[in-house]
Amino acid sequence: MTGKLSLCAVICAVQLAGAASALAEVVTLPPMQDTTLYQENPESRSNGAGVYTFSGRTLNGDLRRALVAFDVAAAIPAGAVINSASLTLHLSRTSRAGPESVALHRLLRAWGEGASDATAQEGTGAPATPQDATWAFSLVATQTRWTTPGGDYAATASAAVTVGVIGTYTWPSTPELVADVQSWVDEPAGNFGWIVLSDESGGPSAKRFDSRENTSAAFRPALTLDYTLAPIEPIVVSIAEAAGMLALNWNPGRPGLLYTVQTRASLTAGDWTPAAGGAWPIAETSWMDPMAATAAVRFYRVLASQP
Ligand SMILES: [Ca+2]
Repeated sequence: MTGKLSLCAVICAVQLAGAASALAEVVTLPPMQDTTLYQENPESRSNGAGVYTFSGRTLNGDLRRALVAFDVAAAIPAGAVINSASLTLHLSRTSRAGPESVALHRLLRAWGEGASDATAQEGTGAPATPQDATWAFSLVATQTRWTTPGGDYAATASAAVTVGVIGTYTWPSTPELVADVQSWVDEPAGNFGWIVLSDESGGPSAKRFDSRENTSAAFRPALTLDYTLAPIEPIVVSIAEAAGMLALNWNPGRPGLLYTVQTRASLTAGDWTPAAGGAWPIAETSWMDPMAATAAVRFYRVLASQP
């Protein structure tokens, strides 16, 4: 029997099932959290559960800054390459402020979204709850302070657009937005989202946007991502005899793949069929062929698929 097994050959042909793998995918994500920081009440006001967020300077001269974050890693497979990223917000109130540039900056510290829920137009926020962020605290519960009051964020804006009349605005993809999202795919622990800054240099510039809690689903923030799945790394298959069976082992490709072992009787001809005795596809990277001992000559390949 050993002689028969030694005649077996393994083909390291690994391919992704389905041509769609080579195409870019597009997904639109809802925020996982959003809130507003209120400058004039740095330790005590927030609006984690409100239906609006704010950015810019109010008529009273106080600043507002909105925070918004998306669970990118839950939606994008590890190893994926981000091709474009654009953020859409709905402006629902502008007060007396005219068109203003509104910029997105990558946040550098984790922050909270609590149960504070401002009433009416929500312009002054509500009493902060333990899980909220405020102008002074990234998280009220632990009294964790921002290094810089008003939020810790990258000095360079990732994107900016001019926001004027009430309506829906999209921050088009920029290399910086793509880099932000790519970093969150590659290192989810560093994903704190963006801070939304209106012009803070002069007079009133405050803008009110709809939050993820807004009753109109179409007005909630949305992050649209175009991405390409990472190519599969070459998978080397090894083969060994063990207890009269053939043990196949292969290195995994990118995370999350499933595998199917296929066989046929000829190296060059015939249809590949799933190996008998397996419950395909499997997430494991090894398999013992119980049929190997009864086969004269058999050729194997491992087919990888993206679930
Ligand atoms: Ca919120």
